[in-house]
Amino acid sequence: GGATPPHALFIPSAGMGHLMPTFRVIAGLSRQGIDISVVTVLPTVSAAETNYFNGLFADYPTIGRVDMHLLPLDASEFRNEDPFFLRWEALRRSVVHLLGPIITGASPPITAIITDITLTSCVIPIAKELGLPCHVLFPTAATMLAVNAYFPIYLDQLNNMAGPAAGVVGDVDVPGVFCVPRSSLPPPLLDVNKLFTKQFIENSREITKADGVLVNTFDAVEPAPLAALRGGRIVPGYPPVYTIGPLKPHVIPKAGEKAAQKGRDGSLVDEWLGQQPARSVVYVSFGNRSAARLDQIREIAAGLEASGYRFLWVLKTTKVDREDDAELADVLGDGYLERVQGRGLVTKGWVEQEALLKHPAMGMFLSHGGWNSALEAACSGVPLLVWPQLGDHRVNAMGAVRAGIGAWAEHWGWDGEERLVTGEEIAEKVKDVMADAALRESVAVARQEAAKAVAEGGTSYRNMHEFVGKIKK
Ligand code: BUP
Repeated sequence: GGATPPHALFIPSAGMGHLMPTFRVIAGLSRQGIDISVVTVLPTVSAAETNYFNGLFADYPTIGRVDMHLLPLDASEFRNEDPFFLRWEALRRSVVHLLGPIITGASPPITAIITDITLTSCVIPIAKELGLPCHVLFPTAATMLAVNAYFPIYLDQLNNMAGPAAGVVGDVDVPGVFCVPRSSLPPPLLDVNKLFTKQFIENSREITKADGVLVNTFDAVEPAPLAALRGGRIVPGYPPVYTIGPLKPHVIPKAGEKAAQKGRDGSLVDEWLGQQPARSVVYVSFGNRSAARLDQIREIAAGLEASGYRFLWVLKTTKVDREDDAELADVLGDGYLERVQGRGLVTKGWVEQEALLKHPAMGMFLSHGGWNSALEAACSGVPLLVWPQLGDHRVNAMGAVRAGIGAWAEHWGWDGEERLVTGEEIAEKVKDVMADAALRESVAVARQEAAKAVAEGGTSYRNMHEFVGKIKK
């Protein structure tokens, strides 16, 4: 140790799938006594994000909040972009101008930087210029990190090709991992002129200069991509990959505030779940930024009803939660809620998913395949049925199947882009997964491995220790 005490600056991104693991790492380091400041942009895209930012600072009062006022982004420059991608772009452009002064103006001085993956190519040059170590937090699967690492190399090869295939993205065979068919790549990657694709490629190129990459996963669940990344088989000299998952929840429950903290239906959900038999409930949620179309929602409703199982469904009708003012009864159609009453509970708004998944009544999770969700299910011994919606979900689904933590509804389309998935299909698959004893057994093994990874001496425990050691230097 030198004379300067450690002070880590976190630069989070947008979307709960990015914020959850970021906040969990922040809380973990704060509990270890490390001084932390967090670059904060309010208002956020969604209400859930604002609530979680405020909750973090309330629960951990020693964490410093550094407000960053976003520079205006002319949205008309971009057509039909996802609101979260637009925020990423706004953050990227703002960081380029505002991060330097934030760092140099900080007291006590910043000694380490941890950035979300989406801002990597903007943050690393600034950190390098100021002589500060910079780690990247990768908020999804190591399998996806392998795809992320390999994609620029793949593109370079593609651009050097002659003939009609030149420049056209096809199947991507990631060395040491698997071949990701074109149809399973994050859809925006297929068009290299997309905003997201440009961000993605710049970040994957720049990440090679990071001092390390933090990933919310554990070695036993994704051994192949981790071995390939660490062995330099994908990118020679790739930075160290610190698997530090499954990350522990960061929210500190407060007595008396239970219901408010859990959203408007929180206590109702708890009470209902408490009355259901062990492993009997199908939990249905497609994450914080996927919304199904009305006709697809009706098929999901029919499928859950026809499955005959009990279910808890967290329903969203818009990408951004603030805009979701639809009434459940209207969305689900006449008489539906009455017909499934007692057996099925449909709720709108935020739930405390990780706590719900730990409930003994949980039988399976029909999920979009966000990696945080996948790990939370695995750690609770709950099998997944992955119905990918967007982004990295298909790659995650491939990873989940390989890890033995879930099944993948491979022929169910991206939301809105393909045919509707019918109620009958949904009912059949739900029944298959609920009856799959082998899957339940392999999820139980993954759950034990997850517990071992974070226990003293486990892989994630040791990696976290090593990372903290670097930060403290
Ligand atoms: Br919705 C919801 N409660 O009601 P993923 C989500 N979460 O606690 P993402 C809740 O948010 P994409 C809710 O437990 C997980 O930690 C959930 O992250 C929590 O996917 C996190 O699962 C969501 O990685 O979608 O970000 O929702 O992958 O499309 O970004």
